[in-house]
Formats: sequence, structure tokens, C-alpha cells
Amino acid sequence: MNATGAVIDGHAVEVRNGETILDAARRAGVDIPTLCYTHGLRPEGGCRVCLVEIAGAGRPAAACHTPIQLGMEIRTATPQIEALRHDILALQLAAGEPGAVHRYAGTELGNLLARYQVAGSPAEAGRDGPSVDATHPYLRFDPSICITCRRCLHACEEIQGQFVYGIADRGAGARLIFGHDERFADSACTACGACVDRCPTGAVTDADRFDGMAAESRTRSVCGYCGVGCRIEVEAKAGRVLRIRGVETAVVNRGHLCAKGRYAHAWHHSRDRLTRPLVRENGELKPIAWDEAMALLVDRLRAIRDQHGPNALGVFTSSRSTNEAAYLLQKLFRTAIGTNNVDCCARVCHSSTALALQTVTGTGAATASYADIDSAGCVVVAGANPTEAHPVLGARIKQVVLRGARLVVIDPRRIELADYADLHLQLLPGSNVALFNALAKVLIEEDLIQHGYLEERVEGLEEFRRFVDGVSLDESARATGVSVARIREAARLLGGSGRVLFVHGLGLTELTQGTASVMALSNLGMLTGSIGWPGAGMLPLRGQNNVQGNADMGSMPNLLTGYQPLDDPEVRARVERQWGVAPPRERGLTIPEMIDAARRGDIRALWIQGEDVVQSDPYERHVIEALAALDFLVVQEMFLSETARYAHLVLPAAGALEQEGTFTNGERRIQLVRPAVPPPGDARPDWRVIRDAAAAMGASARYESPADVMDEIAEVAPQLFGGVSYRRLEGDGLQWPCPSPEHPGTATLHAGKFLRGKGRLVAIPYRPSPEHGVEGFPYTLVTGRVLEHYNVGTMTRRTPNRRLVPADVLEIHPEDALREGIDEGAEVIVESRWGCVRTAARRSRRVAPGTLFLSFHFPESHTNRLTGPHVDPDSKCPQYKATAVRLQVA
Ligand SMILES: Nc1nc2c(c(=O)[nH]1)N[C@H]1C(S)=C(S)[C@@H](COP(=O)(O)OP(=O)(O)OC[C@H]3O[C@@H](n4cnc5c(=O)[nH]c(N)nc54)[C@H](O)[C@@H]3O)O[C@H]1N2
Ligand SMILES: Nc1nc2c(c(=O)[nH]1)N[C@H]1C(S)=C(S)[C@@H](COP(=O)(O)OP(=O)(O)OC[C@H]3O[C@@H](n4cnc5c(=O)[nH]c(N)nc54)[C@H](O)[C@@H]3O)O[C@H]1N2
Ligand SMILES: [Mo]
Repeated sequence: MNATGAVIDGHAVEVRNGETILDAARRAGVDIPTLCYTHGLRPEGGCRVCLVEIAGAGRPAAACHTPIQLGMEIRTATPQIEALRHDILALQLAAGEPGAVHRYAGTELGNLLARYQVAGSPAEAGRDGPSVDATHPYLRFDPSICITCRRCLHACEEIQGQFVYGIADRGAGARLIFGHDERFADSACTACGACVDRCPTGAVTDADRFDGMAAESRTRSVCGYCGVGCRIEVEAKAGRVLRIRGVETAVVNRGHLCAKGRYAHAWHHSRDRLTRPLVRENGELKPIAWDEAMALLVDRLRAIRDQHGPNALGVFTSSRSTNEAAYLLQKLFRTAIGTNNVDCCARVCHSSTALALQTVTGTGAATASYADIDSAGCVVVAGANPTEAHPVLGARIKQVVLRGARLVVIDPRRIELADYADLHLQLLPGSNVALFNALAKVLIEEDLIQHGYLEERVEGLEEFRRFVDGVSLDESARATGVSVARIREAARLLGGSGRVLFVHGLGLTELTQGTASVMALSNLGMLTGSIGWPGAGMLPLRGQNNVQGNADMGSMPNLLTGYQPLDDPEVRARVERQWGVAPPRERGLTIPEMIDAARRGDIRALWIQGEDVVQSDPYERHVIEALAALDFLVVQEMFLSETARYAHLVLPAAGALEQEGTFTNGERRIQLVRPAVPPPGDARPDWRVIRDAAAAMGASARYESPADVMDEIAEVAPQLFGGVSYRRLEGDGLQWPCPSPEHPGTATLHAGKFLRGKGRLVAIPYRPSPEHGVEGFPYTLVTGRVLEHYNVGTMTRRTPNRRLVPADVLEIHPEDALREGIDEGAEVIVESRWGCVRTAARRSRRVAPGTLFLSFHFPESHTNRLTGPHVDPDSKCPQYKATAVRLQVA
């Protein structure tokens, strides 16, 4: 008997609070077989395979859900227990198709059957069982080998929060169903694959195109879609991706992935991939050899610089490619060409966030980490749709709310999270500032603010008080469409919940009041004392896999690598030491400014790396005119995108699964990206092409590998990256700032003190957008994303995701549809002051009456013909989120 612990099979084990017998046994190295239990999920305790004997207890107990207690003496493998396990497993087999034992080979259940020598009766194999559900492009269900252990059900509920699975009928007839006994494809399944990873029998599996083929290589890398930055393991054979799994131990995603990261990888061997450089000859793009392409590239860039000056050239670096490529490309333009005309699509995305947070906190990035979601007590999701755009985080927000956290959703659409929210504030598109100011007013008026925090850490309270005195709640209610009572209710919820985690997206940034929206939201962060603590703060959900990194690398016309000012003498000296030449002093142009300049003829050459501006920039007509006016357009791409069609030179690129480097996710985490398969044909990794071009133009470019580039980045921007090197990035990488080789990286920014000293409260009056109240255009069009497709869709459209969502559709409220006489699926003409498109309409209560929604994932829908020229005056972020339109049945 052990007074301080327990004994398992003769091993003394310490008793820890909250542990089960199974946990303690595993810690002690004692193997107890399990079937329905799976790590990280609530124990089901139904299968009884993990039964153990406890001395003095009458009956065996299930180790997976029996708490271990002081003094327990446990035996896990007595002959009686082992015999019991044999019988239980034999029963499991009977529950599936008789004789199916061979069909479990290689699965968890199969291994147990072998271990306990349970045999089926082969004579009955092949008997008609219930039929396989193969309706879903990615998942498959074979009821004949399902043992209704419910692991899939728990995974679906406890990881994805989706509640797809159920059990119909009882006893021996119990069976697994989807929704109301629907087909897989018609169920609410979002294809995250969490169930597949946990199914012990292979009943729920991937619809594996490669039929379980064994991999030749397994490569750990980072997903190339969104800014969550999930770590993946890529199984490959003969240069093809067989399948992708989440890395179980990854801090970012803990093994979880979404429909894109896990399944949408077929693009990489699409026949549409660019495999050779293309040059325009007599109006047509024709293949040429790489050395000719490189010579042409260098000659044309040089000639245009010599003739028109360096500022006649500009570059857009890609947020889909690596840090190393972006760094080298901005360096090439700042050194070999001599212009600060460098920008990236962070401009059309979260530039407003960067500017706003820089202004009020001192750093233009998330102050919190993804792990803060799990410990949050109150979450505000404003202008973000995480269950579709950042699904792995969206699932975690659902989970924390199911565990009791409060949730406020601020969105003109009834997004999925609205169903989980305590309050959904369905404001009019473009009215954030009015709403946030009104919330601030109530917080102050009802004294729901954190006085200690404000006094110690924040400046501008008195001025801000005077400002909100002048804010009228009635006017705010009119401007936002949210009643005064609801505004008060929301403010009380925020003020009464302790610290708040503010999660925001493009519904704040992509408006003429974009920067203002984020500042007004951060005012709420300051008033509630939320910034600088775990479980709270500002967590903008960054867009692309490397949009954070792209901006970090210096792809901005006014800042150098690591957000260092262009005019700081110390910075300039350090950069010059590394680069051999100092960067130009005067700031360059942003993307919208470069497009305007190209249209005027002031910009004569553009290098566009992995950005499809024709499809994704606003006001399509204007963009096309600008590109058509260029003397030289080089596009570095994986596909002949809408933009590449206007190029003079197209350089074929390797994609995320094919190149080496790093991506930085939305919580500032720099992670290693490794090639899992080779690029097709003669396609080359971006960084290598850029390095070779820079060398040919006489710039210093002596890098053997991307790791050498990172070493230089660490030297150029030591405050953020001084301690970053490839050696240290193994595993979960590092969160910047990481200034020295011993520094562990930074999870929470502004802990204890704001980087700029004091945090700022900023008085920002609300201004209606130029698309409000436009006569003759009665609807407001919101544009944005759906789960299954990714931005311009070059990748997801070339995967079975196209079967899940075959086109963009206009969502319209049923009342509006009725009034306009629009039938379900009817073709409609949508017209704004800037352009006109034709699209199919779908009735949906996700949008409020008067609001419409359209995604921009398919080139044929030309969504950005509708969006106009308005940009935020400070960040230059375009207004994609509110456009006045009218409708007509086609
Ligand atoms: N599946 C998928 N995931 C993606 C992408 C993708 O294309 N597909 N793209 C990636 C990229 S680049 C980005 S930047 C992120 C974007 O991620 P999100 O910012 O979540 O994406 P959006 O759908 O563009 O817009 C978010 C929400 O803003 C709301 N909104 C519109 N106007 C307003 C307003 O005035 N006020 C408020 N409060 N809300 C408003 C919209 O209704 C929408 O629900 O997603 C990334 N992840
Ligand atoms: N109407 C409307 N328009 C929008 C938005 C909106 O909400 N509404 N959102 C805006 C936002 S937030 C963003 S971020 C932009 C995104 O717009 P884009 O940046 O244009 O779109 P992406 O699909 O992310 O990728 C651009 C291109 O990169 C290529 N690519 C992928 N990987 C690599 C690589 O490793 N190397 C190279 N060289 N190329 C690669 C892809 O083939 C693709 O053509 O769209 C913006 N446009
Ligand atoms: Mo984005």
C-alpha cells in the first residue's frame, strides 16, 4: 500500500489531481488498451476495453473515466480482464459486418483484434450490408465497419463544434447518422477531417484518391492558405502529394486543419500550372528558356530605369510566398533599382489594422496570441467571419463559448458565430465607428471602465470623455441600425465581463473609415483594460499565409524591414552596411497609388509576384487600364491568372508545398516551410529567381539557401528578428519580437507597458462612407469570403472544393427577393456606379434586408467590377465592404 500514491501493476505512481487511471498508467508506462477513448476528447467510457481491476472494488472499472485515488491498487491485465477484453472485442466485431475482420487490418481496432486473437467468420464475408456513403468529395462512410464508438461524434463536437453526427436507434441496432439521417454531402460537415483522425476502424475515412497508398516521404511544413499558419505533415510519393495531416504537437493547430488545409491540395499537380517562362510576342504569350527570360527581365528593368528614372518602376511582393522571397524582392527594388515603390496586398487587407495599432500601442500587429482564445472570458468578434475564413480558430472560439465564455458578434450578416453569441449587433455596413463610439460612451457614462489601468497605462482619457459627451446615442442608433437599448446591453456585457479579447477582420479595415474603425475598437480595448494580458487584447485575424511576414520584411513604401523608418540615420547606416547601398530616402507609392500612376503613365514597369490584382483589386476597369498602359509587366505566378494575361513576361513559380523558407502567421510566429514535392516542369521557387535577378543586376546576393537570407534579415532588423535563425525555428518557430539568440520570443505584446510608452485613446468622429445613401442605388453590397474557396481561387478552384461550391452567388434577403421578383437561382444584374455584373442569386437570411453579399473567388463573376475607387485616406485600404448597388432580373 502506498500512502502518497497508488500502485498500477506493481509500479508506484504519484496521484495527481484530475487524472484518470488511464492518464496515470500512461505516465507510468503501463499500456492499457483502449477503443472508444481518444486523447484530448471527453471519455465516452462505453466500449469497456480499458477495464481494470481495483483491489477491493466489486466490479472492474473503465480506466478512461475513473479518477485515480490515493491508495488504489490497480491491475490492468489479469487473466479475467484479458478474457473480458477478448469477449468485448468479439462483440464489437459482431456489431460490424460479420466476417469483416480482415477489413479492419491496420486500423486501431484491427490491431486490438490481432492482439486478442479475435477471429471473424470469413464464410459470411461479402454479405450485403448497408451501403457506403461516398457522396462527399473528401469523406467517406462505410457503415458496415462502424462500431458506433462515437469517437467521430466527440471529435466533431469537441474540436470542430459542428455537431454533424448522431446515433439513431438503440441497442444492437444503433447506427451512426449525419444530421437528420442525411447523406454525408448534404450534412453540415465542414470537412475538417477531425473525425477521420480518430476513427478506430476506418469506417469514417478520407475519400482517398490514392487508395491508402504508402508514402515515400513525410515533410513537416506550414499550410499555404490563411494566416492561422497551421503546421502540416505532407505525405508524398513520386513527386505527388498523397495526403496532408495536422501536426498533433503544433501549438498553433494541435493537429486540427480545415477543408482547405487538409484536403484542397490537388492544385499542385493541376495541368494548368505554369511550367515554363512565357514572353509576349505579337500579342501572344509564348514559352522561352529561363536564361532568355532572366536576360530579358534584367534588360527591360534596367532600360526603363535608365530612361525614366527609378520611380518609374514598382513592385508588389506576394503574401503567398516566403519571407525570404519578399525580403529579397523589396531589397532588389530598393538597391539595384533605387525606388521605394514597394508594397504588398497587406495594403488591401489589414493595412488599416497595422496603422491603427501602431498609432495607439506602438506596434502594428496582434497584441495577443491564438492560445488566448482558449482562456478568454469574453470575446468580441467584429467584422470577421472566423468559422469560414480562419476555421481552425473559428472552431476554438465556438469551444470557448460552449465552455461558458461570453460572445458578442458585430457584423451586418448573421454569420455562423452569431448563433453562438450572447449578442449579435447587426449593424449597417460601414457604420463601425458610430457603434464603437456609442459603446465607449455607455462604458464611460455608466462607469464600467477600468480606472487603475487607464490611469497607469493610457493617455487621453479626459479629452476622450469630452469627445463622447458629444456623441448622441440616438444618432448612433440611426447610423448603425442598432437600437440604443441593444447598444447599452452590449456595453454592459463588455464592461461587466472582465478583460475582453477583441477579434477583428476586414469588416473593420476595408472601409474608408478602416483605420478609424480599428482605433475606435482599440478604444474599447483600452477602456476595458484588456490590452497586454493573457486571454485578452487585440487579435486581428490576418489574411494570407504570409501577409504578416510580407509587411514585416519591408514590403511597404514608407518603412524598411522590421517597420524601421526610412529616415532614421542609425537604421540607414545599419541597412547600408548589409546592402552595400543605402535605400532611397523619399517614401514610395502604395498599391492603389501605383495603379493610378501606371494609368497616368508615370509608372512604366511593374513586377507583380503572386498577386492577382485584376481579380482582387477594386474597380476592375481602372486596374486593367493601368496594366495595359505599362511598358513592361512581369508576373511571377503558379497559374495564368487574370493579371498574368496582361504580362509581358511570366515567370513560373513553385507553390507553398514546393518551396523552402518561412511564413509568419497572424500571431507573429515565424515557422519553417519545407518542400514536400518538386515544382512542376521548370517552375522555380520565387526566392531563387529573385536572388538570381538581383545578382544579374549587380546587387549583393550571395545566398546559398533561404537560411542565409534569414541570417541577413536578423542583422538588418535586430529589434524584431535579431534572435531568429533557421536552427531555432524547428518545431513551433518563434514569435517576434525576438531580439537575441537567447530570447524566447514574445506571445503577448505590451504586457506591463505599451511599446510606445502609454496606450492612446483617440477621439474619432464617425463619417458616413461615400457609398451611403447614393440615390438610385438602394442596396449595400458586402463582399467577402466563403469557407471552401480562397481569395482569387487559383488554387481552390482546381481542387474538388469546386464540387462543394461551384460558383460565387449573390445572397439576398427573401423579402428583398420577393419585392424585386427574384426567384431562387435566378440570374440578376448587379450594378454600381463603377461597373456591372451578372450573377445567380440565392435567398438567404444571413443578410439583413437592404444588404447583399457576394464573394470574389471566381474570375467570371468579376465582383471587383462593382467595388469603387474609395480608399481609407490614411492606410489607403480600399472600401470593399460597402458599395451602393441596384438590382435587375437578367
Ligand atoms: N475560406 C477562406 N479563408 C480565407 C480567405 C478566403 O478567401 N477564403 N482569405 C484570407 C484573407 S486574405 C483574409 S484577409 C481573411 C479575411 O477574413 P475575414 O475578415 O473574416 O473575411 P471577410 O469575409 O472578408 O469579412 C469578414 C466579415 O466582415 C463583415 N462586414 C462587412 N462590412 C462590415 C462592417 O461595416 N462592419 C462590421 N463589423 N463587419 C462588416 C462581413 O459580413 C464578413 O462577415 O481570410 C483569410 N482566410
Ligand atoms: N471584393 C473584394 N475583393 C477583395 C477582398 C474582399 O474582401 N472583397 N479582399 C482583399 C484581400 S484581404 C486580399 S488579401 C486580396 C487577395 O488577393 P490576391 O493576393 O490577388 O489573391 P490570392 O488568391 O491570395 O493570391 C494571389 C496569387 O498568388 C499566387 N500564388 C500562390 N502561391 C504563390 C507562390 O508561392 N508564389 C507566387 N509567385 N505566386 C503564388 C496564386 O496563384 C494567386 O494567383 O484580395 C482583396 N480583394
Ligand atoms: Mo487579405
